[in-house]
Amino acid sequence: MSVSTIQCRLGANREIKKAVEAYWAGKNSVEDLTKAAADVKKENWTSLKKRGVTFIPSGDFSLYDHVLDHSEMLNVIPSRYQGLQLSPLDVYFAMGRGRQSEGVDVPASEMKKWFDSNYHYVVPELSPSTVFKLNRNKPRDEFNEAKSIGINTRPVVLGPISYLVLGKASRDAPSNFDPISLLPKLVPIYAEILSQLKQAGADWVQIDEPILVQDSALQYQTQFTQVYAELEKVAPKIMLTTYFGRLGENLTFVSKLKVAGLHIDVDREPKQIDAVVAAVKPTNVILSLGYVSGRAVWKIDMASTVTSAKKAISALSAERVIIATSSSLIHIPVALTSETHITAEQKDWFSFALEKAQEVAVLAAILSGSQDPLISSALEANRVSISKRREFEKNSDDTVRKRVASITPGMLERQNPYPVRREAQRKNMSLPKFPTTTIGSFPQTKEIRAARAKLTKNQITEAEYEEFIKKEIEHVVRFQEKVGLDLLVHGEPERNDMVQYFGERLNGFVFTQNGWVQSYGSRYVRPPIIVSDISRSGPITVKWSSYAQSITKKPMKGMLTGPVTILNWSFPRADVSREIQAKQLALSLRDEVLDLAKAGIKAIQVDEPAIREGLPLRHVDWDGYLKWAVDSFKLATAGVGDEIQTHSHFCYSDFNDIFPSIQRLDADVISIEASKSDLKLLTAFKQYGYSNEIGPGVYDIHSPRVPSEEEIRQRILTFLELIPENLLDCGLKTRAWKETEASLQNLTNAAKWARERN
Ligand code: THG
Ligand code: ZN
Repeated sequence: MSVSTIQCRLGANREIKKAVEAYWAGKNSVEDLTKAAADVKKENWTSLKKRGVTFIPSGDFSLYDHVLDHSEMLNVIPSRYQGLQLSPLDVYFAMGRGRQSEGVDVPASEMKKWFDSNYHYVVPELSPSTVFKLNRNKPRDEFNEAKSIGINTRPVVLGPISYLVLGKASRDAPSNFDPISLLPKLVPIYAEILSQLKQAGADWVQIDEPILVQDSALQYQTQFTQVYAELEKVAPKIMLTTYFGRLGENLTFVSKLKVAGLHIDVDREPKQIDAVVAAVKPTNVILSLGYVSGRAVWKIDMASTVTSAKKAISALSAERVIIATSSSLIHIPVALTSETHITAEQKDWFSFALEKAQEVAVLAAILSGSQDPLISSALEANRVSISKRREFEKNSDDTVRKRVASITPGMLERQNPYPVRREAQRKNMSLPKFPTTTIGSFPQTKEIRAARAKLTKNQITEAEYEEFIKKEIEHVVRFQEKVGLDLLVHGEPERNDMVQYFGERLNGFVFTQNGWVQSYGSRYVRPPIIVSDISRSGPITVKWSSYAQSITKKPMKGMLTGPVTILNWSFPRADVSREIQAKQLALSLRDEVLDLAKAGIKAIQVDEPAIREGLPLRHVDWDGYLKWAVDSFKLATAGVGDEIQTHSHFCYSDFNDIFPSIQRLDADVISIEASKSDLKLLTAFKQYGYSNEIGPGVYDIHSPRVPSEEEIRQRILTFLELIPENLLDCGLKTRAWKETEASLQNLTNAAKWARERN
């Protein structure tokens, strides 16, 4: 019996974040950075080995993003990053985050959500003139790096078909260009990578083809068959790896591919196991069963897993079964041992990446019939933990359950349709033409983080902290008045994160001290964990919003995170459906929205940036999800009178396919990030005849780059052809004040220009 974890690349204390940010700040040399990376890799490899993992991954390490690593490796470097006199490492970072320095001014590449996770990857830009070439064999180099410290690893590469499908046509590509057409040019480079791996002594290689869990993969079945037949000739044994979903009808062709092994996600789709076992039975394929979740933080139920795995083993034989994690472990925190504040009772329910690796090893030992007393006591300890958790899960908050059960259709609707509300809102709040606003958060400065840290450590009092936050709010308000924004925000200095903040203030959540998960590049989040029924003990944001309104004559927008986004960016409980959890959240937020309105706040933004990424990976599952997701948003927002203007915001969304649902949200204003993604999006709004208001984002906040006034003017002109007037941008939390000031000044100047021109 062998065991594997499929990817585990982060340091337990965000070492890579720190090293990379220090490098960007000029405080770390390339050597320092390389050393920090080597230390983390070594630590991961040795700790997996120590825990008894047989197939230890290599090549999955990344300084920024693994898809970007592939683009660099395959020479998919858009021309705007070439000829800048930068080192290869700086070109790599410029592609990830843009660069504005010493005469260099390039925007970042587009990022997209990695399947249905909260991780963002850097989108490869492809065109007929793309010239693939092997810039460096990263998996081979890391395989050798591990080998040099005595660790034999199984290198990981993202498969060529998923790589192309995850990419997009670059701007200079003809309109009928499909990235998949580049496959014949790409496969020889993959053959080179894989044969070099074989020469270096790798027995196995893990090739990820996550698109195999999506409907679209069916159209590429010929390509899959040809490509893997070709690669198999030169590569080490291939473990074709899928995750986050089910193979479904793709299983028919996947089970016939020329590969030595197949990995499936049993955690997410336990039902697929019988069909997969039956399909591979007549072949020699080794089946890697991803039981141990790479997406959830709950301990695995070992007894039931053993029962299930034994069935597979009796059908295939022990030699043909591998016990594994379901997916990469980058989506969960690294180590439970670093948690000091979670109670012992709660800690006993969870398992983070390193503990998951241990679970995999223990499961495999049990299945191999190990007589080691340590193994049997681990199994027994697991049985006790699981039964205690089941006992805890029997608790319920009856008030909350009853409230969810008695939701009526009327609670989901505003009093009147939008045209009536618009008039009520115009009377309630006067805004000019081309009103400008921001999406909410202002830069989280070092001082803000320091004040929060001091409060946590009791080095300042609650009252001192509040004084500090009030000063920050005042600063943000005065700043917005000065640059001439119209609908103001308070800047959210009191919030660490838009989801964690609410999680920490609602009943039913547990939160970690150090449970960081990479979101993009060097940015991390600490998702809260839902453990029981959710309720609100009292107002959460009202104090700050009403303070902010009290110090300005301009209207102040209340800022909340929507129920679907809180759910999607938290770790959900497993004993109750996601729908119920979303509705419990929605009811808590509904009370908050009503409290804000009562306190005199006239516009309330309820953000749902995660609604799109939460879409199930299979089309047949979409309607069910969209129904409860949209209902939850409406439940949260529809309680207020016509005169209150509700806003919502979406990031990087490609909504064409969920347009009717966006419309059904019935938010008075929705703002979208349109500055980077194509204008395709806005075209869709026009085409579908969106009736409420839209605010197109004109400034990309994920890059430190400042857009010029001229650039913004040009965007306004394009937008105007498509939609009515409204301008804004995305959250500014990660930006520095200097960039923010310059960008927003350019924004309001451009709006002024548009008003005068009109
Ligand atoms: N919160 C959560 N998930 C998200 C976002 C968010 N996913 C999508 C998008 N927004 C990702 N964006 C960010 C932006 C900023 C940060 C993380 C994700 C960030 N993190 C700090 C860091 O890494 O330094 C840590 C935060 C802190 O100090 O508390 O700035 O907004 N849940
Ligand atoms: Zn956004």
